[in-house]
Amino acid sequence: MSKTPNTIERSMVFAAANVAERAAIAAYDWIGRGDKEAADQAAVDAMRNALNALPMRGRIVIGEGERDEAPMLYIGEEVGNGEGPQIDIALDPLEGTTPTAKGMTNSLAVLAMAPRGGLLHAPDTYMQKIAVGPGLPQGVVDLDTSIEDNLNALAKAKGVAVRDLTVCVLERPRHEDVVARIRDAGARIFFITDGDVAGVISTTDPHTGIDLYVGAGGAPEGVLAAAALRCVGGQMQGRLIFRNDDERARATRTGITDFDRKYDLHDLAGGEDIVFTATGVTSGYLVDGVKKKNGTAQTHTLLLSTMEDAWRRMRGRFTV
Ligand code: VTB
Repeated sequence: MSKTPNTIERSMVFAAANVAERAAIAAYDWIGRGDKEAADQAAVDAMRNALNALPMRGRIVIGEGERDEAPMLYIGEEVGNGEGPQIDIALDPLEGTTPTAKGMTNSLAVLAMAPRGGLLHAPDTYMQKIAVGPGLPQGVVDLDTSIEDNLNALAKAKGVAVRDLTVCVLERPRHEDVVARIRDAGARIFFITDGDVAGVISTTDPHTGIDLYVGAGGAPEGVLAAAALRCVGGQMQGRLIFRNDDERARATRTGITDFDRKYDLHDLAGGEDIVFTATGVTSGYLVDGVKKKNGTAQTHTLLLSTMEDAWRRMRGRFTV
């Protein structure tokens, strides 16, 4: 029996970037046109075509939804040309359909890859998340600690006052309580309207000025963000949130038995090798968006992998 490869070839790192670039270019045509379904569909089609050209036996573990609700890039769909390593893929062809349709910032085409079994099969539910960047004591913040204590511990570890900390939070009514408590504690809040993959990653990039990410967002997005943090360092914890029996059934179908489990970074993205790539559709604080002019499309991509100790930002120019 052949040994299952548990590594990803270097060439696959750049191939992954190309997949996200193609999706972003396709979504560009729908920026600001008020049709988020069409924008998503364009990105899905382009991402699927690019994936199917790759030399791998790929399997979608985080995708557009379950088979009966997503005709393409559904969870469990096999992608790739059917030859080569067995790779699990988490993707969001358009993370931020609303900002794309509204011509707002921070929408991305996102993809992560790991050898088979290296990414959590997260159900399409919410996940409570907390994340900080690299270089901090392990366990400095914790999902089960109060926000006040987390802010104090983080400030101490960074050698600053709580009022010097900035927390990124998805702007939603469900976060009113935590927002009030962060404000009472004296820290700043950097609200995002969508896109918590970028929100979590922003804690790892000193240029953003963001120290902490907290709040509930999509569980699939949690796995994608964890894949990025595995590459650049940082800490993250997540816990699934279930609002009804349908969501619990979704979790059961993905193989989850412990509904209260607190996942750490390696539980979310445990693969020995991980690749994470995000191409900007509209410009944001992580990457610039697509620019299309005179038959060329320019892209800006963040490309990370556990095999390299670097943030790679790439500009692409494509004839379209
Ligand atoms: C987040 C964010 C996404 O959904 O996960 C959020 O990353 C959570 O869902 O960009 P709600 O919008 O229901 O709060 C998005 O905003 C859209 O998928």
